Amino acid sequence: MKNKVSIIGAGMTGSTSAHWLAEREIADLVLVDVVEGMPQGKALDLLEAMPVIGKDVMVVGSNDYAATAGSDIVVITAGLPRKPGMSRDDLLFANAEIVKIAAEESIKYSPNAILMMLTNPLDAMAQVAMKVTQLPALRVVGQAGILDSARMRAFVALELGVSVENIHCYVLGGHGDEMVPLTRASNVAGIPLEDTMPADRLAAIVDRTRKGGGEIVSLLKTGSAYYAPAVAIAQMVEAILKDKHLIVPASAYLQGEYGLKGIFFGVPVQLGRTGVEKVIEYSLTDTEMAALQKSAAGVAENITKLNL
Ligand code: TXD
Repeated sequence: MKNKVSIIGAGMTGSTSAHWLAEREIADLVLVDVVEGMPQGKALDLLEAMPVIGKDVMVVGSNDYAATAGSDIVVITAGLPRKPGMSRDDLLFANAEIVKIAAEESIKYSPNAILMMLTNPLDAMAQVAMKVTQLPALRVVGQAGILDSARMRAFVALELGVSVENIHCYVLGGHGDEMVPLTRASNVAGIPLEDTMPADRLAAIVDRTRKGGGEIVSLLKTGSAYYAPAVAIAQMVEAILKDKHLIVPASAYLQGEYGLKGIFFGVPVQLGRTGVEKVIEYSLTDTEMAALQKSAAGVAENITKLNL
């Protein structure tokens, strides 16, 4: 039987996630949005691309959650994106309302689905979704860390002139400007990242990584990044559907790991068919731990504002 993945919110990240997923031919796809005709139009366009790339993927668009019934994974991208000058946290209340409905309706039709969150502010929205659906923690996961780490990898590749495939970077923490690029755990073909370039160049890369989302928002002016966030979603969906036990940085519900309890936060997780199989704990230095705590305080503030 074929896998089914539904994407709620058929805007830039939603439709681009469908695109990357269709190319992988790992699931039939459903796009849902509140805008009439738009998910139907995008789904039909994508379906009509399948003969050219030789992939047998069914793509359906709808304004009705009934179309999502029986999904293995529901990806939630519904919500407002940032405008120039806005922080991710400025989206908090409006997006919490949207995510609440999206999560409830999705689980009503797919009670066994894994929820994958993308809507910002990411960590808080994952918590909203878990709360309203009462799903176990392992079935709710948020995408941010693959994207933030990919940005850092891209910047290191540009700096060193080395293939992106050789570069391994790990960005942890909340998906905000206080995220924590773990330079000590990052490497270039096994060589510690810190040994590959002068400290000031590395500091500049860390800073650009932290502000990577804002850099794109200020260039685009009418929305936020979508190619890289969407391909990160595709990687996570594939890891789950193929039961790969893939370790990636992602937003997971912490229950004491890293000294944090009761919040979604960006940490290395192992993804498999049941969802978040485990949270991996690095042993961190005091400085790294302090940076994580600072980032966690920002996430906790949003949780308090939402009364979660
Ligand atoms: O790494 C990450 N986590 C992120 C998060 C990376 C990129 C984008 N990130 C956030 O995802 C962004 O800040 C937004 O909160 C969401 C969606 O971003 P996107 O760029 O896809 O925004 P769009 O293009 O505006 O698409 C959002 C769609 C749009 O078509 C709306 O009509 C739809 O969401 N929408 C809804 N769909 C279903 N149900 C409801 N209630 C609804 N409300 C809006």
